[in-house]
Amino acid sequence: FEALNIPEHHPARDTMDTFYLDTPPGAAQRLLRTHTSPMQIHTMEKQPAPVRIIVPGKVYRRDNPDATHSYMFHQVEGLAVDTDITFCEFKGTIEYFIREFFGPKVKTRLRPSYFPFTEPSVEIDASCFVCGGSGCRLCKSSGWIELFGAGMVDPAVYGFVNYDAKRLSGYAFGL
Ligand code: 2NM
Repeated sequence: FEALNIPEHHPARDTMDTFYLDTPPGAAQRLLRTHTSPMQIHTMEKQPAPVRIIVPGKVYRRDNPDATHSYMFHQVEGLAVDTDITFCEFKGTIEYFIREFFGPKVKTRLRPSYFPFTEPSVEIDASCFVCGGSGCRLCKSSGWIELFGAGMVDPAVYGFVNYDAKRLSGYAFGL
């Protein structure tokens, strides 16, 4: 949480969202991860830039189970950090992936968003692969499906992992 720039009183640390394990008094607190992002942090702590990784994994959140919610689900996150990475490269790379994965007809859009660990942050939508954008039950008549949360890694994160924020830039995303 600390290295992801999520301060102590941020709601993401709340017991509403996070499973905390019972630990003996005085022992370090233990919990089940709510994102795979700790892997990105561990990677940057262990190896110098440049870094390019894809991180699939199980994540856990307190949620009432129904047809589309579960207390365990899978994320695929990614991180690229180098000396010359721009927002333009990030946008082009994600749009290239979406075209390869869903085909040439799919449209994309970026919406401004907020995450503690990226600045600027965006959510990336693709036109609905069921109705092609005209609106249906899957996309709740909007024509769009949200695929990614993403953004440029906040320089504060580099500070926590001893990366040189003046020299490096990069993007991260979560599917
Ligand atoms: C997301 C959305 C935006 C993310 C950031 C990082 C790190 F460690 F580099 F700061 N890893 N993953 C990230 C950014 C994850 O998931 C919705």
